[in-house]
Amino acid sequence: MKPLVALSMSRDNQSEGASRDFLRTTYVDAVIQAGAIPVLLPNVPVSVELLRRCDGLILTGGGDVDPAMFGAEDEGTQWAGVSRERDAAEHLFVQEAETLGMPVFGICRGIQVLAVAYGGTLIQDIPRRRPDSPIAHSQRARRQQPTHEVTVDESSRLAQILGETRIAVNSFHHQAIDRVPEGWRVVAQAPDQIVEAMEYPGDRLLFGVQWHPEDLVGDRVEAQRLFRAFVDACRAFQARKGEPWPTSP
Ligand SMILES: [Mn+2]
Repeated sequence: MKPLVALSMSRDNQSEGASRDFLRTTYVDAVIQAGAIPVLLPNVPVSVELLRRCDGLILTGGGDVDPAMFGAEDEGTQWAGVSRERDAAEHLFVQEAETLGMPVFGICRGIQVLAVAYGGTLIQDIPRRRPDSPIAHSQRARRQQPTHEVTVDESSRLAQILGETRIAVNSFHHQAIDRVPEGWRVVAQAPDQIVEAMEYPGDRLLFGVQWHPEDLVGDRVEAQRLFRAFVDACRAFQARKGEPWPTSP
């Protein structure tokens, strides 16, 4: 059976009874293209039970993380799409994936959720913190259009997966990682030193990117490699799960 890849979802926080959990179809298509079956996780605690039946977790893009999640005061920036239910649900997903030793891939908001869940902090608004930056991290070009470069650490697992150390990426974020959690490595940066990828060293594939590879898989081979490498890790996890418990001789 193909591996099951769990995907977190956005929540639009409408008035009572009108809220929706939703996900752009490019995530679903990218997972299918890489050879796995997508499983969508609604923003409710019981989704952890669904995650347990899956072989990997993709934390998807979306609205801002509530600064209370990383113990910061609200700096008064323009908040976009904050959902406390989503923040809480994804925190549970990361904890469960950690307990299971499951592969995790964070995308855009997803890398930020990983950073916060493992004890890091976020820049709440890049233009405010870095007014000198010449890079437009909130690009106006279409989603499939790369607009800035990232430099990837050549000794990283990410560089191995991409097969490149310089790639062009799209960019739709006004938040970014500030303090990197303990034990994690920054493995890619934009020309203005904004963190664009981080990974946790070790056998388990646990990493995140700040760009949106799901929008680039149509014609960018390095974006396809990210999803393929992740699905390979999910397949390996699935195979290990199927093994009987080791017995003593
Ligand atoms: Mn960027």
